[in-house]
Amino acid sequence: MAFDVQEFKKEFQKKFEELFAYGYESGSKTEQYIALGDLVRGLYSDDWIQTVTDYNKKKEKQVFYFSMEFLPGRMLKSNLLNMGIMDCVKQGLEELGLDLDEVARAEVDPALGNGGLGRLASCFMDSIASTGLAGNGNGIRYRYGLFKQKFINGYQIELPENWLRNRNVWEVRKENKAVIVRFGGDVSFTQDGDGKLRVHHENTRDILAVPYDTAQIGYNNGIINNLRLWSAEIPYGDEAHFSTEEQREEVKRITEVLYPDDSNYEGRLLRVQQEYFFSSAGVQSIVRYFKQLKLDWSLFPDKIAIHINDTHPTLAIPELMRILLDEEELTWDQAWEITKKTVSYTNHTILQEAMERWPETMISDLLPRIYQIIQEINRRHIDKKMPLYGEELTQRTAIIANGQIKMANLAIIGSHSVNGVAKLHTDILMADTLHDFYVMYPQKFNNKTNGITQRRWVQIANENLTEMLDETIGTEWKSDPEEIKVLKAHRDNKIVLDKLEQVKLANKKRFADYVLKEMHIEIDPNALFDVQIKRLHAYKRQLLNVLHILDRYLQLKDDPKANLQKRVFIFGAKAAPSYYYAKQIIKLINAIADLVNNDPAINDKIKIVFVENYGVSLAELIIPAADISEQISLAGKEASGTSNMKLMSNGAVTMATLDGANVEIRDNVGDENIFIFGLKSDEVQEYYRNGVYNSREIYEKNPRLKRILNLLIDGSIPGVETEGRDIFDSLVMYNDEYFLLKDFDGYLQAQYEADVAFSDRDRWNRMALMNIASSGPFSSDYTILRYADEIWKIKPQS
Ligand code: GLS
Repeated sequence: MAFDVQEFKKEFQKKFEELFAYGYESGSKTEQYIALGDLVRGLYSDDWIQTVTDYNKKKEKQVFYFSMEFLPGRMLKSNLLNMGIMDCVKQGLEELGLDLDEVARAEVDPALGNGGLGRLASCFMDSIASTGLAGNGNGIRYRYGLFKQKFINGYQIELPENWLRNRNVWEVRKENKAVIVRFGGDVSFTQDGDGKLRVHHENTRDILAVPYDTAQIGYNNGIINNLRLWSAEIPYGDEAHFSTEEQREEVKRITEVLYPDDSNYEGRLLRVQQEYFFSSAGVQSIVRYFKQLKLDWSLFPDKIAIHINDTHPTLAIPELMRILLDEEELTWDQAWEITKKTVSYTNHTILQEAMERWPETMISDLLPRIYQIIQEINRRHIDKKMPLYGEELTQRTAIIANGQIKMANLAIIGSHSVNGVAKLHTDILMADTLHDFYVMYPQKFNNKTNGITQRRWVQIANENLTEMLDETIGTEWKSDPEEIKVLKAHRDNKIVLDKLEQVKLANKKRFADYVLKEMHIEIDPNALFDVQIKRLHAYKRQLLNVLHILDRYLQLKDDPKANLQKRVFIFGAKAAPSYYYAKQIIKLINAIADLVNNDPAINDKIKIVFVENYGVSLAELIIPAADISEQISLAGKEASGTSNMKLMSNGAVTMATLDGANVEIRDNVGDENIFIFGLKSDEVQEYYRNGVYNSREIYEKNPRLKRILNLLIDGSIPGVETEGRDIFDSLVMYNDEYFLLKDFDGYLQAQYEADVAFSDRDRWNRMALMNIASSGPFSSDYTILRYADEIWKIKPQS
């Protein structure tokens, strides 16, 4: 996009004065940000209109990515980068006496997702636009999103996050595209003169779904796709039906907050309302678009792909069936064929507690017509498969069983593609979790290993590294991330290695400044920064990290001169408010941080930093500063992980179990550039099968571990009497569900090796370089091109 610094300055000043009626110099950072955002939005509006016009004209096939969560992060710099006007704007602001970074920080980071699943959706939106694919996002505009986390006396407290308080400059409310979503009511059938059955759905509670559209700007390609988020409102002219405060509140509540579960499922009426609300609104707007094309219905799957991100949008399947059957009057077979060919599904977890199941009565009351359609899908499925696979297997794949509706079963049966998110994960799905379905539909199963966009996670988050890479290997890696492999040629180049060390040090200083300012903790940028940032969950084993910290603590207590690498342990994690054990772990980490950070005997050899309210923007600050990336989940439990890829791209060395995408990271980077430890997935499976694990025995026999665990219950850590006891019991008395004690020795050994490696600066810098140079294949651009080619059957625009 051509733009001139002087022109920009004039436009910015004009925009500011137009909006606020005084000069920008006296404006707040938020006001300056709003003026800049408004101006930028105006700059891309022509391209946005043009992209939509082109898609419509060419009748190109489009994908609609349905996701309950998106975590876009702050959008200002990402938009400037992709539009190619970052430098111009930066310079222009500078000449006006403003700093782009400061202005950008005034943007509130929208927390419309829990963790990896939501952030993946946003990396994908960026990659879909940047690879030139016609794609749209479909989700919910939560008024508050995920809660804001605060620590009070070390405990997690949840507060509402009012992210829309200063308005959202990027969204455009499209009132003319609103649709009605219907809940409840009575369903009846009549027969027409020609014998046709007609469905009547009456006395429904109607909610208006209003879309808010946000541009998804492609990287230097002029393509601008759309992310559509729906908001629930009272239908115009229907106010009489919502005369009480309670009735009005009920409508607002549908799009008020995001359920704070990650890899976990909560069966609540409101959640299923949210799921139907955005699935129905999305499908309705797609059908409206398709009808404009004036094509035969059989061509629907040639023009539309609907992708469901986990089972949350699964009701899109019966909703599409409902519209095709009841409104467009297709036959069941026609409608079913179209639906299956249109929909594809990604599974993101094998954890049983995350599998969505809704009580039958809940669905039949809330969505009576959808319920009938699900029953019919189920009946036909059973009838068809029974003769082929027999009673037992077929019944295990039923959608409805024991008064429950199983959403994963519906998603698999109603779609043409089921994919896992890393090789190991997909293998486990096929061999175990979804094995029955794999037997029935082997051709539906495929793997799509997750990816991340280096545009946000390197170019924006790590400007120092970007500059160094440009100088060393040129700029091709920015448009073709695989090209970063060229850096490998410099693995023994001392000048390059030293430069890399300087980049890391600068990023560590930046984070240290933040920690000092916001948390009043002083950390040494020369220490090893050991980072674990992800949702708090027992299977992710933040506790194993804690046991390692306590081991170091004891070593230093025994011998203050012990030869240990100085480390800063950095945590970022939210726990679901109802996940008691996870919250206890947060309190424990904070208590240990208090103890260790303030113990003069430790002599600053260990510092613990647990940042509050971890999210995309904090990740952008922490990841470039990381030396070690902790990816230590119990093998087989973490479907993929994506922070592992972001950290690797920024030169952190991975400390990992062979879980999720860690396996593929190891394959790419080589054994000498990663620290691997612990049980493998099949060994874990074997323990589950033969049931011989005995954590108490390990505790009794391992004096080093015993001494650490006893710290939890002997009063050594002030303020955690209850938490220490509960956690101790979970590990020692209740047989340590996630095998921490089993993996403990291997973990300590790997950490010891990391200390040794870190003390040899050239060796460590070479490892960091090799990680950066091997990270190209984990670009979400490649992941998305594989989805497009193998699942959606759409091609990049020429
Ligand atoms: C998750 C998995 O737990 C992660 O391993 C995965 O990287 C992510 C994206 O595929 O999906 N599933 C989930 O429910 N939340 C996640 O972050």
